[in-house]
Amino acid sequence: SLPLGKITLFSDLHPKLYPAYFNYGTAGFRMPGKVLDSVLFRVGILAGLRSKKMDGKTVGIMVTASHNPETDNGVKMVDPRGEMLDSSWEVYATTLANSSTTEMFLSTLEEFVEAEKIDLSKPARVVYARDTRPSGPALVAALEDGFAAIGAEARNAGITTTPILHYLVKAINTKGTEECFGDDSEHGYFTKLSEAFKKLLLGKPTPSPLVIDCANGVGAPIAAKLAQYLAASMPMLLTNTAIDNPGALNNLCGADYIKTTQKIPPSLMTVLQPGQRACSLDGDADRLMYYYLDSRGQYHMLDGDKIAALVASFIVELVKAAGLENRIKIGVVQTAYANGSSTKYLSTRLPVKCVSTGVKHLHHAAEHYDVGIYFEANGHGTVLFSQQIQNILSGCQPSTLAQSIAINHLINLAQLINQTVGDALSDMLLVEVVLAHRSYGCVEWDSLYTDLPNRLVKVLVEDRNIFKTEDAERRLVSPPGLQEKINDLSHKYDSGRSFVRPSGTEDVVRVYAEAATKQQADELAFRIAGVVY
Ligand code: NG1
Ligand code: ZN
Repeated sequence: SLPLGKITLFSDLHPKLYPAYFNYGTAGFRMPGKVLDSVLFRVGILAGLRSKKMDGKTVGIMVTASHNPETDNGVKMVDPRGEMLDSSWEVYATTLANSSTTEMFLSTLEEFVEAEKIDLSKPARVVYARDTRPSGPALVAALEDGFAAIGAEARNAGITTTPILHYLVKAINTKGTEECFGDDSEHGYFTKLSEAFKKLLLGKPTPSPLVIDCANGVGAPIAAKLAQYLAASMPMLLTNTAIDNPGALNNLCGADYIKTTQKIPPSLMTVLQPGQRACSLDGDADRLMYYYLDSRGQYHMLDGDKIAALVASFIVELVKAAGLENRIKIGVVQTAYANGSSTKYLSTRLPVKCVSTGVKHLHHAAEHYDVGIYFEANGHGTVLFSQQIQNILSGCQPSTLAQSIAINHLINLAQLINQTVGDALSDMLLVEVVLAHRSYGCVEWDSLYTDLPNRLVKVLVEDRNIFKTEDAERRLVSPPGLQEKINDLSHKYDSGRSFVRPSGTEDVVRVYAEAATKQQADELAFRIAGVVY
């Protein structure tokens, strides 16, 4: 049975002091850091139970609020395969976080153990990490009290990125098996990536220096370590590395700043040379955006859609060169936020599927292909190679040298890419590999297709729950009549497309619009916002 006495003792140290409603959403729990103490403690217990339920396999816990302001924080659980927490448990997490007293928490916990038939005699194993936020250490201490209360065997991975934590979870759980993901350490991660990168770049010219905006977050120390493993094979210029500077995290820099403002970080204005490649990570280094200044000093953004286009066309060609196009089913997964031009570009090369917003939907849809590529426009994405395809690749008997080279590239790509989750640093190396193979600079990459001008606006509404969508969030079914108004407005604009959906992470409704010109896209977005409000 549950160690009720011990849990009570610890729980009283972490009372729920705030009336706030906690919700385990697409990004886990995410709130101002100061209200999260009780939540972290309870997540510690829940993670232990999740491990018991999964027969003692290791569960991951990441303490981060990603691209959100420095004063926010959050916590997210990672399932033993290195993927997001199973949805049914998100509901339990929410219920447990909202129990107002220790007594209520305990009784909810008991009901839950009963309902899930959790065998409490099983071991509980967890691995956890945090980003560089100032509220991190206290929240980790609360989490550790949760582990102690449930008696979990806990491994502290320290200050690291979200994708490295996912890597560790999968590496720990596949240790000593046929599907061994790599050595279960940061060293193992860097070795796996850097070796694959060097093999893929063999015989290619060394890339010119890449400017990396680390968002003043955990990406800074991690990218610095990666640079040591890559040495001269990948020259990197790290900027925005001030992790101890109060208020600096994600402030006027980082991947989300790039995407939402469509501007260069002010700190890079004097650093970036025309034609030079630059990229931005977010606060936990799972999102990546590229950009550059053209010869006239004009700023251009290369977002997740452009990364998908670059990577997908490269992989399609490798599979053809390997003579495997009839054995490997490749596909791309996007959301409604993907630029219409990217969808058009990709659709002529491979199947493209649109799913609802949220990494979970993208990841699951990508798993239906042998090689599934997904990127959100905001720069979060990865490529999944099914185990079966990895076996086929390693057992292949190529009949020509060209086939053998292509197969080796595919094998090395599967090592280079962090298949558990979007990983800014792994994706950055992937982009660099494709650019080197194509002999592309930013300009050539950018010219794969021209983005349709677009505009995203937030609308504060009384109750966002009345907004219900279908067809991968591209159509509103409620409130009644609203979709017809949106259609009528969109039809008035050249290449007009727009949709409205409730945010899963903020208390707002989002309006997205694209059209042939920037002015039209802005106008369409604001006219639709007007009918939504
Ligand atoms: P919401 O708030 O549901 O739009 C945002 C992003 C998603 C995803 C999640 C999780 C946009 C428009 N939405 O979701 O792509 O990244 O946060 O972090 O960028
Ligand atoms: Zn992030």
